[in-house]
Amino acid sequence: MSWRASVLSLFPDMFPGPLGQSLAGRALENGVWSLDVTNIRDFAHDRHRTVDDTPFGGGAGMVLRPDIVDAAVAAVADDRPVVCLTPRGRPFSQDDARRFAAGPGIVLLCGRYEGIDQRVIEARQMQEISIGDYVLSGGELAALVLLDAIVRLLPGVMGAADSAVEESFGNGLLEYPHYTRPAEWQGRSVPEVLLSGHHGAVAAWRQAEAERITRERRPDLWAAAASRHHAVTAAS
Ligand code: 6GU
Repeated sequence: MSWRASVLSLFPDMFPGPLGQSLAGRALENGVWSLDVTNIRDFAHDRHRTVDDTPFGGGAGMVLRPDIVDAAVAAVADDRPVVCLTPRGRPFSQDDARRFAAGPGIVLLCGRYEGIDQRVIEARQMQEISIGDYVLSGGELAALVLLDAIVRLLPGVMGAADSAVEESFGNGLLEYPHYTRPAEWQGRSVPEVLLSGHHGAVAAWRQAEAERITRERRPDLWAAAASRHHAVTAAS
């Protein structure tokens, strides 16, 4: 049984989109994972295939009806977690990607319009997830982002080399910078230590660069990494 993704969307043609290419695309062809996409509009009951209505309490925009969304979820639901993509959700993380990759698959509900009736989110015990502090016109691109991050972690999708890279983000730091030939380009040379052949010195330089870049660009990640480090050293 391969890892299964079910997507519920009003724009089913957006899938698999970029996931039909590269690493995820090859894994899809090889049967490492499967993707089914359901058009939420197929669950409307009226002649105009209406899926939304005006918000109780007034205000701008339209809200997806709970009965229509519930019927769409019911068509695919099994033992997999149901995730609702929304800018109101908890921020998506590498830990979430690892957790979903370790399970049987995922059901992704893509919101549109102003939102989804909160009762169906509660009734179906959905996890509300966001991919960052900006507003997209719908959950579809966010669903593609989650799937890309998860699928590359499935067994047999990445080579051994990439697995090591994944662990290096697992230490909570940003990655050190990379260089390849030519050793001199437009008057810019590669850091001397990388040409030295001293593996210990290279590893120390990379660790120091990872720490410097994390401190400069992501003080939030740096503080979290530092507090983990203190907890570990205090316990020993
Ligand atoms: Cl999951 N959906 C939408 N519409 N906008 C977002 C988002 C999700 N995450 C960040 N912005």
